[in-house]
Amino acid sequence: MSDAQTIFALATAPGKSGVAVLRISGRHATQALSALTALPCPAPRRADYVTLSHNGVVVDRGIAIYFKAPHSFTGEDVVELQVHGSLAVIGELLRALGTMDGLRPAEPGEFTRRAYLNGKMDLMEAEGLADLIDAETTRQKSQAMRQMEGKLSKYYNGLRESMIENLAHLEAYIDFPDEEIPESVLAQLSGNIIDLQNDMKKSLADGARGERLRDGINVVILGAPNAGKSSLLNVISGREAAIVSHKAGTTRDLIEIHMDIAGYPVVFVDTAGIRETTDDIEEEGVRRALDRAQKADIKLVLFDGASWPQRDAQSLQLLDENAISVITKSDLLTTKITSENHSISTKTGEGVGALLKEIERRIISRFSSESTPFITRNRHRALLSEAHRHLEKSLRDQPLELKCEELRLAALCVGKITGKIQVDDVLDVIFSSFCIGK
Ligand SMILES: Nc1nc2c(ncn2[C@@H]2O[C@H](COP(=O)(O)OP(=O)(O)O)[C@@H](O)[C@H]2O)c(=O)[nH]1
Ligand SMILES: [Mg+2]
Repeated sequence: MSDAQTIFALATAPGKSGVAVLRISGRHATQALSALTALPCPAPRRADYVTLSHNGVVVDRGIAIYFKAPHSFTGEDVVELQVHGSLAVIGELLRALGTMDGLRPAEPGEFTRRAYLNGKMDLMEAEGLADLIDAETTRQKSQAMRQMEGKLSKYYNGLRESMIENLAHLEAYIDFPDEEIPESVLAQLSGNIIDLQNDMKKSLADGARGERLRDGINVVILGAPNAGKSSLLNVISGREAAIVSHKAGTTRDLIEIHMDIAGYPVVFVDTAGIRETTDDIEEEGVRRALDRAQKADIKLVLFDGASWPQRDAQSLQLLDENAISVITKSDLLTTKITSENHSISTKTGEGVGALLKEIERRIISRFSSESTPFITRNRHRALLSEAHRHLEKSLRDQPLELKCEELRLAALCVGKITGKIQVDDVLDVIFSSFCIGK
């Protein structure tokens, strides 16, 4: 990377703040600092109080720290400037850096991308870092940290090494075509591969806990128009996120709010009331509601308490083991409800706390586990399943070369997960999801 241009960016969040940190990475980083201070670059890893000037005008006074390559975040020479978090100061500094030879503003995630390319971290660890920055709840955070610290990479590296070991054993026989492979060797190899497969199967059958923890657990509120769905969403969120109206068909699109329940990120989704309609837009809303219902981790199926004990047939069809049946408007109830149903009133607040407790109980029983998942993104799941399929094929009765090829492909898939194998096509996707300055 030594020929690459030197990049710079604001590393802290844009806007007014007490202190802002600017980062410069690349071989011109020390020169850039010297140009701003008119002094030689300070010794590495020392905080120096400096005056930063441009064109003879003082821009700010602050702290400069130099991290000498390769002992830096990116593995390149890095300079960090801690300055006053003033829009004017930051603007002037960025402009000054932009005028210097060999320097340009960083793209989103470019610092981390360089860290990856310079072997400072693998791809999973980089993804873990992105997840840590995005983490909003404690459980999201600990999953991200675990990934960032290489605990998941270790698992995948272990899998890949076993595949390569078995491959090497088999390949040894290709080189000596005159020798028959002893049955015992083949049986041993098949046994190893089956063990590997079982291990991978266990990881794949994790109930998508890692992905849910990263992206949020979906709780979808469903029911007929006017059942009280939007009112419930608003009570849960504590604000008027959705429009509440006695006019049926008011909610037409999906409305999401994000909550932290027992450290889990939960997305509550309000939907359009389910009914037959001739209105195009409402019909699309109903289609989206049903589509989202299928992807829900938990469905709250609401029945209008004003018409209890009658319940509408379309909503009844949505009841399954992922659903909680909720009778709304309990303040209007005239007949007692049966115990298998929750009853709530968004007017009086009755039953809402108990409903949230039930949601929490279900989330904990489904998503908490002794074992922490190894898959946190769809990317990992797809590659791990593909590797599993190649192992399956490698077990077939077929020429040795073909067996070896399947094992090689399996190892390649796993290598792509951690980025051991260069995966140029996915780098843009992964790093562009970072913010600028990371
Ligand atoms: N009495 C009573 N009325 C409610 C309650 N919850 C909602 N409503 C009313 O029922 C109507 C429909 O509510 P809304 O939340 O828009 O239902 P949605 O169509 O399912 O989203 C509105 O007029 C609300 O004020 C409740 O707990 N008690
Ligand atoms: Mg509504």
